[in-house]
Amino acid sequence: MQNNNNLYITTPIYYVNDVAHIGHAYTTIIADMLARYGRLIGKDTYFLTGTDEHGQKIAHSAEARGKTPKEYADEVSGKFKTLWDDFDITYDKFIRTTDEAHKKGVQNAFEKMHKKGDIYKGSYEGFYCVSCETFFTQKQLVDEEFCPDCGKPTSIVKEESYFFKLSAYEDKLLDWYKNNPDCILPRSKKNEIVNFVEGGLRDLSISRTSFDWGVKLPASMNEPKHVMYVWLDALMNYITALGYGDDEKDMNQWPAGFHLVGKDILRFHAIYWPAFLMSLDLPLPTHIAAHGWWTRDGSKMSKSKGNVVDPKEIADAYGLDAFRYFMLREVPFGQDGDFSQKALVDRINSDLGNDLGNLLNRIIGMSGKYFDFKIDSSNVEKFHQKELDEVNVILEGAEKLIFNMQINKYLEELWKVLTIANKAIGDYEPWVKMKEGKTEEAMALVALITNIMAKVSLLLDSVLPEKISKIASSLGISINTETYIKLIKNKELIGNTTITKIDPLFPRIEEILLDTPEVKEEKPKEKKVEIKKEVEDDNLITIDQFFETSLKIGTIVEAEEVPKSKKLLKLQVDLGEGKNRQILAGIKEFYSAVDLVGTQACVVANLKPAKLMGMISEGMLLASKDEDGLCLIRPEKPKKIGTKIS
Ligand code: ME8
Repeated sequence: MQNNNNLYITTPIYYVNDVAHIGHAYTTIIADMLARYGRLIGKDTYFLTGTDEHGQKIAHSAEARGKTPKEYADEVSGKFKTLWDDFDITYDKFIRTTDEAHKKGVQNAFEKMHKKGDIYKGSYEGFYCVSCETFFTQKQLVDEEFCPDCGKPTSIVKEESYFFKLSAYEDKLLDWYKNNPDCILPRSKKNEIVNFVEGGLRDLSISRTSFDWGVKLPASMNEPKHVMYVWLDALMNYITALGYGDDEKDMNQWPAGFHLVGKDILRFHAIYWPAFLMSLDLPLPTHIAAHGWWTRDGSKMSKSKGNVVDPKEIADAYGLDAFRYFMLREVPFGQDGDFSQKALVDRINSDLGNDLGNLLNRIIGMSGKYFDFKIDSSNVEKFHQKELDEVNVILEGAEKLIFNMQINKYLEELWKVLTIANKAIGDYEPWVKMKEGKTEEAMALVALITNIMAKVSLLLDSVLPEKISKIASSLGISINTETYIKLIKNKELIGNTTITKIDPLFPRIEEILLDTPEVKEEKPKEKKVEIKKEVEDDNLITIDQFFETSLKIGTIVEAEEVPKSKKLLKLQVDLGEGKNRQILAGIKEFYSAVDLVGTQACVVANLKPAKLMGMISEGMLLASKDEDGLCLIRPEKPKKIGTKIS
């Protein structure tokens, strides 16, 4: 039986073909934060993570290392688990897709969907990207060969296959999106999914015969050559972890409250997964929340570039809590972020050291100096009702932000509360009050800031668990549901308490030299843009959203054909930046390289660099294409290089 007080939170199950980097840590930390918060507020919380161990990609990686897939999966899965344990990630279950119970559950699900008439046998002919474990049509490929998602070459697949009738679920999916405005978060991402589904869904190939590292089809199908498509196998983990198709004792946790995923895998979660669940007659998840992408030096992290940020190294160097805080605070959920140590150090010294740590030091200092560490809250309301009201209003609104996945905003709100406390000390000058003999007023002020610190600590515990447990013991409070109800829900005060002196929690730090080389040039500060208020009509954008795209006039100074490519020209474009940009443009059929040199074009200048045919492309030219062909969009008269287009 489903229980309304449930909160079931999942991370993706990570592929075991690589070690964890900060991107994986990011998703897991968000999920851990939600789970800790859920437990604090009294939700019956279940938190799942794990590893995805089947498929061609894993089989290839294992082979390259001279190991069996299972040996290799054991090794890498173990590393993920150890990392999460080192990070004190409070998962309730770590699932592996090689677990027997999982395999049994997936087979049962397959059988059920087959019996329902949603699975049929056919043959598949198309393109497959092993790296993304995704099927594509030729039209979807870049230059008829490369994966549109990761840019790697695809391979042609032609084999007998079972299909899932995804097309039959088109209307039901569209209804679901329409009737559940927050089923995909942030809402802006939902549009992409709706457009995709409205464009028509093709049935999904869900079995493979050309390799065998996967879950076998159920014995009743009598198809020993087929293994399941890895995404069918993987998505099912969210229910097999609860015992689906086996010992269903935890199925009362279903449906998931939050499936946390990166934007790279939103389609699988927002289209395939709900369709599978509909086929299984199971309720659909409440939210599928897709976050943005972490890059390093503006480009994708990869071992070959040597720019992978190791989360353990960062946490060891700067502290786990500081790392958690940085990841959650720095980038609005759903937006991309570029990792920089400088930004991390700034956050530690400013937000954590100055605003939070220093406030505790002041509580310790003033309570010790004036009141022998004793705090009495009985006159706080008499002298500081205004500050208390302000604090309570902010804290009351904060919870909603968490469950809307506006976590950075949530933290901003808590920091507003810390500012109220820090400001009150300057405004009321307790040291003057003490000199004037107004002890009662001085005590009320110190008690006010102690109470504010206690309230904020409760709400920050899910983000900074280690440091908050120290603050809580210094303040003499317990972080638990009972205190949460008392101080946050019922807006009460802590009463009397005794402060214990502790060492500064966030001493000032400098950047630490890590193994992963740091970006040397001064980079623009990471986006600190507030999440834009959703407009009523999801298809309209605000002027601010338009200006997130930087459009500039550029002059094409060099152009050459890309060998072996039917479509690409390699251009060097001057945007007045001192260094030309290399842009790969799919315009070869319409322009000759020599004609382009010296002409101007409109360039999208803040596009994330992408790799096409092994070459970096650092921008995009605006063009328009109809049945008469393609033409570049250019300024009517020559304009100064680098001129902004608005
Ligand atoms: O996709 N920035 O596994 P995966 C932000 N097995 N997040 C990142 C990231 C980055 N640079 N890199 C990875 C799979 N992630 C499947 C999932 S679920 C049923 C199956 C995070 O190991 C992010 O959450 O490739 C992304 O969605 C996930 O890792 C992909 O992990």
